[in-house]
Amino acid sequence: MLIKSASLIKENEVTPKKDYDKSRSIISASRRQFLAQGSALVLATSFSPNTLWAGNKIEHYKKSNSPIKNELTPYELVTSYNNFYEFGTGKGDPAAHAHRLKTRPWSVTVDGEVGKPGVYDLEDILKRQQLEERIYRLRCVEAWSMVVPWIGFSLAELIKQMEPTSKANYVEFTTLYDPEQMPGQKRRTLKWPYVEGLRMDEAMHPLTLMATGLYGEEMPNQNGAPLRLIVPWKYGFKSIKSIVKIRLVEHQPTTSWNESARHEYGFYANVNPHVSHPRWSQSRERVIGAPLFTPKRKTEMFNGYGEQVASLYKGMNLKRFF
Ligand SMILES: Nc1nc2c(c(=O)[nH]1)N[C@H]1C(S)=C(S)[C@@H](COP(=O)(O)O)O[C@H]1N2
Ligand SMILES: [Mo]
Repeated sequence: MLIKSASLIKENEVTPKKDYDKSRSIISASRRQFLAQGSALVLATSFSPNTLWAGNKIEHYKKSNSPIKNELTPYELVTSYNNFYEFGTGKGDPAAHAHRLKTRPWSVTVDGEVGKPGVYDLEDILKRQQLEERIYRLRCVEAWSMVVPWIGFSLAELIKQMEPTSKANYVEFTTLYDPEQMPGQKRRTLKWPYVEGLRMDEAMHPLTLMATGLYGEEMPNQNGAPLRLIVPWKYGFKSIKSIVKIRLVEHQPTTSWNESARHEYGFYANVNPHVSHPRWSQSRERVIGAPLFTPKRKTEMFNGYGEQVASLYKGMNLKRFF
């Protein structure tokens, strides 16, 4: 599957003309669609036009209509400062070790409360999806953030194709379990495989993305190839990587971080500057890649996406359901 956008393809990369045109049309058609949805996706964020650390790749994205385009984190940092405990707990471990992961062929099991259960080849899933590029801020619970141009498709579309039953209230996601490819799984840092979950309305929200790439390229392994979740108003740990199973379920599923430290990581994990982590404040975040001495950024409610998602939590006590 070619997902490179035209202007990022270097001259020395030989791409058959047919595939090249196909990839171009995927990106441009999806970008048009994304622009058409404009108002629904206008992101409520303030930003500093600080492009001091912008590299070459960032130039391309200045054309995007996202209000956070000027805050893009350089590709080199997005792909070298990672959390992916299956490859170790150090930020550099995923980039050093994730090349061991074989991401093709890749199958995704769909089951639970669905009309169309089965084991699907990822290529077959992708053929039916409209790929889009979306610039989202990823806010980690460790109080840092980065801004990434992701490529992916709406989880809502995939769920509709699965034909949810009336009992499908939640979605459960599971990462690959294979300690030979993922040596971090030989240690009990978490209970493996990594699992995550969303309430159905969160999963169906148009901002929720199944990502297959970033910066116009296929997803680097360290970022969760070949398929990972992105929920921009939630802490980064919700964005489970290297997904092999999607299950629709009636009851709220278990999630890895909640299971490992219940009082520290809730099921909802909505970015909330007013609810501290028991060991540190969530009111500010370190911007990865910002020049030395740049002050920390004020964390925004729902990571700046409140206009789009606050209604999902109307009437809920967000201190209790953190
Ligand atoms: N399977 C799996 N998914 C995971 C993690 C992990 O350890 N294993 N870490 C999470 C955390 S804590 C964060 S902040 C993001 C980091 O994504 P990035 O490395 O692409 O920035 O991935 C999330 N997804
Ligand atoms: Mo995180």
